[in-house]
Amino acid sequence: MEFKIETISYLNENGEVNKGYKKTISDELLLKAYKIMQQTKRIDERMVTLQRQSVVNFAMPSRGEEASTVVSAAALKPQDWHFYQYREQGAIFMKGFTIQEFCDHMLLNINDTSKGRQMSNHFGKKELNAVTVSSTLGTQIPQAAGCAYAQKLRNEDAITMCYFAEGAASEGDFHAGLNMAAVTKSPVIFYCRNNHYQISTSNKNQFAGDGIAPRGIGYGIKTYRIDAMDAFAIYDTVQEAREYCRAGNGPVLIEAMAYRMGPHSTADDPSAYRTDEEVAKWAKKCPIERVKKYLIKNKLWSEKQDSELLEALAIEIEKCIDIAKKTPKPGIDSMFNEVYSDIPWNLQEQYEFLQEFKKEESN
Ligand SMILES: Cc1ncc(C[n+]2csc(CCOP(=O)(O)OP(=O)(O)O)c2C)c(N)n1
Ligand SMILES: [Mg+2]
Repeated sequence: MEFKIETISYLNENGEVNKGYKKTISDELLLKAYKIMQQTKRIDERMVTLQRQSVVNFAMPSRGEEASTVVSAAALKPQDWHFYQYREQGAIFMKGFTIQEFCDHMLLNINDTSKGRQMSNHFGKKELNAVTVSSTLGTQIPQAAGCAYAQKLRNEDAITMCYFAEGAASEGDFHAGLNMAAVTKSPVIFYCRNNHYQISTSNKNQFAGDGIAPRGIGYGIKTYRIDAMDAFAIYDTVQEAREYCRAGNGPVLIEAMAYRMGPHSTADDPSAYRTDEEVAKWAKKCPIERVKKYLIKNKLWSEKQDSELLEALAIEIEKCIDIAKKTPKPGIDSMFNEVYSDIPWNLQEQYEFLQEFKKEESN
């Protein structure tokens, strides 16, 4: 039996919308999201360079997925919870994480919200309901289902947004999380960023069916597939999904189709497994360019304003990087405290060993 789910799309590569389409995102919010997409792109570029200079230990750029992350977050409310995979810096920026906070995190200094205990690119902030990234793929999916179930039991005016990507959907946690949320009718959006690659593996070697969306239907979950290089398709769908969840109808699965334009991480060279022609084909679909063209065509923005924005962003980001570089790194103590009320003997031993080692080094 052939089974295929269609892709929702409203805004084309020339910045024009389908006939009869009326956008629902306000001009003001669209402009804000556009600026944050440009900010995300610039920061990603800078973090890759800083990794090459040994200032940052690791970075995971999100080129190609800026609309997918930023605009999906723009359709949510501040009280909503976010769970991330790792490539969602755009979403946490939209939620209110500042450029300085991001730089402090990437450089793992004492102002890092995770106190330097995570790898770089594993951001999060308690006060924003933005849960810290875990490296282990898929762990956030059942956690998000549990968070949404708690929101339902407490009748909170909040939902849970669970970001993950198509590779993580091969983990058992994906199935456990979706099934639990479906059965408990919990208010969670499972937002699957399908960017066509799982490091060097491509979709054709990851799954045999029609992507991830049909799995939602299998679990009895309302499901959409969207063009995630189209800001309007993302915004309208996530907003509709939020209302559906909040009204007590249960979870939603959104498969957001985009493309990972850059490397998986700073430890990857994509030219080893894909062609320049393939990348060039996707580059024409750039999600940021589409919004820019729409804004200019509709006289909401100009080339002059655009150059001014890019210049201002570059200055602001360099300023934040500079501050982050000058901020000290956390001390050795921070590796051992705030986890156990009574430190176990084996950790105590390691702590003492490290202190001795440090003394010897400074002699
Ligand atoms: C359980 C587990 N297995 C393997 C890895 C190594 N790993 C990290 S990212 C990744 C690929 C994930 O691909 P996808 O979910 O599509 O996310 P994307 O990087 O494309 O955003 C793998 C295999 C891991 N972190 N955790
Ligand atoms: Mg992927």
